Amino acid sequence: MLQIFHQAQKHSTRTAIISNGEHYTYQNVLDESTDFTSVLLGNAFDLAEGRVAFMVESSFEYVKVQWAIWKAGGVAVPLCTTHPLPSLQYVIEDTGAEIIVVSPQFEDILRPLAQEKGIRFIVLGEETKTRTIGLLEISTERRAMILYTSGTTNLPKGVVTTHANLEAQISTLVEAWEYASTDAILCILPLHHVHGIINVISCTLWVGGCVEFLPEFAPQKVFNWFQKMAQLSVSGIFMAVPTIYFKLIAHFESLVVEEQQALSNAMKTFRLMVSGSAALPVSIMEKWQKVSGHTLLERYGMTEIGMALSNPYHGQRRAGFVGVPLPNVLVRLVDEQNKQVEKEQAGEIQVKGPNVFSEYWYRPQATQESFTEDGWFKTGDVAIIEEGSYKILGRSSVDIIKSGGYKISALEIEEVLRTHLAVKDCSVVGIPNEEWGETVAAALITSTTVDLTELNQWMRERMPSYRVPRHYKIVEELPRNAMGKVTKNDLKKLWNS
Ligand code: MLC
Ligand code: AMP
Repeated sequence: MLQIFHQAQKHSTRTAIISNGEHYTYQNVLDESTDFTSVLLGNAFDLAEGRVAFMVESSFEYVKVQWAIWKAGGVAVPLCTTHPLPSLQYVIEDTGAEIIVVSPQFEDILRPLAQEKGIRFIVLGEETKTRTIGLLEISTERRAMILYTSGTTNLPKGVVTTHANLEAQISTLVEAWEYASTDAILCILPLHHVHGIINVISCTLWVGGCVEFLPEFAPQKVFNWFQKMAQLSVSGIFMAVPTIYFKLIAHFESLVVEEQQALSNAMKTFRLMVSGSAALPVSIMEKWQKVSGHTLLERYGMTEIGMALSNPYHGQRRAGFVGVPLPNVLVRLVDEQNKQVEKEQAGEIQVKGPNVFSEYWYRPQATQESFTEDGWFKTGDVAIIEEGSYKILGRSSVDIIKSGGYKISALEIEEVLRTHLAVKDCSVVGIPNEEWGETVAAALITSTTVDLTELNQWMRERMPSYRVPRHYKIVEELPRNAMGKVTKNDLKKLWNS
């Protein structure tokens, strides 16, 4: 049996999940996921790494389906619940999903596609348990999950992790941040990325803690939850991206002093508050310290590796730094020849360890190119070590943008823009933004007059809203170097001026 289920059995009577006002014990999650395993299996004995794409809101049902896929020997492919159809279709087709599972509210979006492609389609609530099954023995070397991440290729790539990878990603954090069965955590992050899936849900469920779901982020609801935890004297933990802390601070500042005081007192009772997925501005860290009494623990991670670097749980957390390697994670900084850099020199972060993913789905060349000959994963992030702690300086590729904690490929947006009839050429960059980290900006050379509002709507129908440019400029030509390549750093100045 996979370790996560062994762990759950140890805490069978404890509350694992609070979702839509209902409480579920670990035994409930184990039993209901086993029932759903039999639905997934039908007459089969083992899904044998068949991909199961599932579009299920952040809830008990999400965990039930995820665990059932693993129990049935399948590969979990979580779909973003807010992506437009073309993005969903891309993931379903790229993974070659054999089954699609949806909550009823998403049925209309995906049923036509499933019918057209002949993919088995299961709507939650309509399924019937077919038979009683015994649990399969699943090797930890088997593929467990595929998450899509943007990179320096124009289309997102599927990052494949095995059960052994996931167990390593979970156990390093459990050890470093001392997750405990007495912990309660609020899940507000999307569940198609590692931050929400591993750090929030899986680590907490690994130790017998309680995950409460808030299907979408709303500052007042988060603050209400903080107060509820304080009233119940629960050991609260909270994890989010910097943009969420920015939005919480903005909301906090709009409250009257008495409310602020009550909230601050509640937050002080928390055990831990963490920030990650994008650089935490020192200004947000300092403001949050005033609001909550917490020095945020900043850590660094990536879809391909889970978490790699972390400020200490005990000890001083330094603003602007991401700390040191987590247990069992090897990290080095190298120059362009993959040679370790001298002390206090900047270099690319490379990572090795059981936490590192196994492959990009069906992209052997991209997989090979992302590792050195001696097996280090090349992150593309540049850092320096100062007084023993890593500081992220940026990324080696200007084409990767981080906005609201989401990784975005400038090239992917350019490809889509170029398919618009009026766009002759274009170039996309990320420009600094206090709230979002970066926002997407597009310079366009157009052949006819373009209504930018219409163009924006056209983009929204084709890609997730966070990838749609927030700023446009129509230009006569794009700045280029002697080789004819667009000089994106010059382009960024268009919006700075
Ligand atoms: C949304 N909006 C944006 C935007 N995203 N504007 C600028 N830039 C962006 N990136 C706009 C919308 O168009 C809308 O405006 C308004 O903001 C509200 O949209 P929303 O989608 O409802 O936003 P909200 O719910 O407030 O979402 C913000 C957020 C979300 C921060 C909660 O972006 C989020 O959950 N981010 C987390 C992503 C994450 O989990 N990343 C981890 C990846 S793993 P209008 O005008 O249309 O109404 C990883 C590894 C690691 O990175 O280390 O963890
Ligand atoms: P993703 O591919 O969505 O998993 O995003 C991973 C990327 O997020 C990393 O390669 C970094 O560029 C960025 N990232 C994650 N955590 C941090 C952090 N604490 N500071 C700066 N960048 C971060």
